[in-house]
Amino acid sequence: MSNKADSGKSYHLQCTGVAKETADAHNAAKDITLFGSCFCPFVQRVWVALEYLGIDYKVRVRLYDEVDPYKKPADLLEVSPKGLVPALRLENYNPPRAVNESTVILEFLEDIAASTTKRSLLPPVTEPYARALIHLQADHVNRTLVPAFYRYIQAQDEEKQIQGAKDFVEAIHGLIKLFQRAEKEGESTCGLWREGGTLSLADVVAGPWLFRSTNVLVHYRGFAVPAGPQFRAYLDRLFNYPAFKRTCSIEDLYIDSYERYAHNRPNTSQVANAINAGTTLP
Ligand SMILES: N[C@@H](CCC(=O)N[C@@H](CS)C(=O)NCC(=O)O)C(=O)O
Repeated sequence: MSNKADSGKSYHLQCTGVAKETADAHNAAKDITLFGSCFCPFVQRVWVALEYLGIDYKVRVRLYDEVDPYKKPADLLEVSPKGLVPALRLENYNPPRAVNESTVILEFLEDIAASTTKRSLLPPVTEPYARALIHLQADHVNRTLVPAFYRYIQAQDEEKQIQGAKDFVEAIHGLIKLFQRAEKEGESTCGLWREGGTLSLADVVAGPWLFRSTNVLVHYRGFAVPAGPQFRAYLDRLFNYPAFKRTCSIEDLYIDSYERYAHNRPNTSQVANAINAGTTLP
């Protein structure tokens, strides 16, 4: 258990490291603009998918164009009714149209890729069962693993932190079980759990929180990342997968940006408020 004093750090406003290089290479106007914040895991999902699917885009995560979802600028509210990132603005319509909500954006991008780049985060439609197995994994991540991450990082007293760690580890084990089931039942090479596999929708929806568990949770909660060799090899493949790696900033950006969650500062975010209120995430 590791509890650091609150040093009052705020979230970063510009990506760093490899993510910055990727952002600089996607600075020119395109049909799709990703409204983003550098620390946001929901944004990272969409960014990874854009990279993997090979769809042209412009991303706004640099100091001069980053979207601060806590300040809710007017152009963000136009594309995302709750003022949450990520959102896509579709510039080839007049007036521009928009899509928000990370999981919906991922489906939208899959559909675009199906008729353009022909890349996919899912097995082919001719393999409905293999696709369902990936959807089951992603569903588990959305309903169990993501809320467990926030409950753990926001827990302040020791008892709650111990419970938070247990629940988060259990959520990881639940995901591993679903990966093993797909490995046993399916022929599909979609998914990084299998050595030699390709990036799947489940890898994309889970990756940003798994990544933050290895830096943010380790730093603030002394989290012991499950040590099984298969899981470690999976994390290694995921974090080093080019489309994922290209969206990662240097780790201190995440550690600084999550200090407000680790101390459960009042009004940290809509997600944090929902966790505190025990309601569903926005
Ligand atoms: N359900 C949304 C959640 C997005 C979300 O909560 N984004 C955070 C940043 S990580 C945000 O925009 N927060 C602004 C706020 O809390 O007002 C999605 O999947 O896109």
